[in-house]
Amino acid sequence: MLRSFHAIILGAPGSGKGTISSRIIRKFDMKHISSGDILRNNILNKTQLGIDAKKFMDKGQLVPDNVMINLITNELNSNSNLSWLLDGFPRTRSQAVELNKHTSIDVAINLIVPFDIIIERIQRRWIHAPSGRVYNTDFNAPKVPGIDDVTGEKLIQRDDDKPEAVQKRLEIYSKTVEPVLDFYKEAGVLEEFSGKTSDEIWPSVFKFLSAHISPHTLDVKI
Ligand code: G5P
Ligand code: MG
Repeated sequence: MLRSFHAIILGAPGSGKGTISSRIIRKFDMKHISSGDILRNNILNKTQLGIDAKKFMDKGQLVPDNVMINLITNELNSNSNLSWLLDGFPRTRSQAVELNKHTSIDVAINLIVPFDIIIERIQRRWIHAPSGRVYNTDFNAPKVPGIDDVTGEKLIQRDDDKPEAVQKRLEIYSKTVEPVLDFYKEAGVLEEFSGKTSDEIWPSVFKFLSAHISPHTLDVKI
């Protein structure tokens, strides 16, 4: 059967959603749609949406649901015939309900990583803002410090990676995550992956996805 495959990737801030997503799209024909990357591109391009969202993001708070729902449903509409991997959305039950009205979800991948490990690793994160490429000075360092491997452009640290904002993001995550997980558990599509490192988690994610979608085709086995 040939049809598009729709996955979402859930997990705490810094749990490795971006890292695991980049491995998934290297192996499977899926488009990575990251709500945080879209917001950061709006900030970079100084759009009104970016200016408004930055006020919430810098404090580690969630951007209001109505803004996020419009943003992501528009993005999905422009990729309606593709297989995609949605990273960072939904983050609240109402976002999950709206997404469900819009499209079907084949799997919700949930990454479970201890918070003390997250706090440690996030301080060493550097990103290439235009593409969303993620580095870490310990784990996957760029070839030249401070420089993106692909474009040669400068890497930056995220404003919301300052310790106070990280603390707030983890706090908000803990308060909002359960209803979202319950939503996908009830739908029978929740798959959880635990580990202390992305290298430990990745083989199980790959094995799971390989059983449902053939690498580099749209041959969906679900
Ligand atoms: P984002 O951009 O969605 P978060 O907070 O959900 O941000 P984040 O911080 O992007 O998630 P991640 O993608 O889960 O984290 O993690 P990552 O970047 O892959 O890995 C973190 C670091 O650890 C990197 O440096 C990576 O290299 C390193 N790393 C990975 N694995 C390992 C390992 O095994 N070992 C080591 N040592 N290092 C490793 O959202 C940002 C903001 O946008 C708004 C909110 O304000 C949010 O706070 N937003 C929304 N608001 C409302 N609703 C939504 N749906 C929203 N979406 C975004
Ligand atoms: Mg991310």
